[in-house]
Amino acid sequence: MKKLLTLCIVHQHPNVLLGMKKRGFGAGRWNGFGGKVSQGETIEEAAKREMMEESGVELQEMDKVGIIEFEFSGNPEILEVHIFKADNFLGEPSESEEMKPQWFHIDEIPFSEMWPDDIHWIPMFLEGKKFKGKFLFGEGDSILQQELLEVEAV
Ligand code: 8OG
Repeated sequence: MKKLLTLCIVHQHPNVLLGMKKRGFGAGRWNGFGGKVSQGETIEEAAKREMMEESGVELQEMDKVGIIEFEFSGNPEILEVHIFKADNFLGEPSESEEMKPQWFHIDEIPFSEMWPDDIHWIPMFLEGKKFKGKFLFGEGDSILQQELLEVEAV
């Protein structure tokens, strides 16, 4: 059973736009913006919709830079997260019910308050690489297995 999700990080060098997730899955962590792809929409449409719902900004151009599958031990569901990078948007980031946006300098990304896999792939993201990966989580925040490869195209 696979679920498709999106995740978008705006990178305006030397800063990235993250949001503090206020509720639901991943609450209390900083992350990019995104969520589940709905029936009848493309992954790109979902990425733009979620960005608007959660941060109030409109994405125009973006690049798909990665796909990572997440599994949680004992749970048959696979989360397939499509990761996008944007360098521009329309509007001003504003707090929503789900996310509180904040810019971070790339040297001050708060990895200790993020999903534990992020420290592995965000450096590739920042270097402009494309990647595919898989992470299996165990109890707590432990990573039981991981695979992460740079690819030519996603
Ligand atoms: O709709 P919902 O807010 O539950 O979507 C979850 C969001 O979290 C979605 O943008 C995908 C993203 N996400 C995961 N797992 C991980 C992860 O391990 N790291 C990061 N950075 N984001 C993740 O679902």
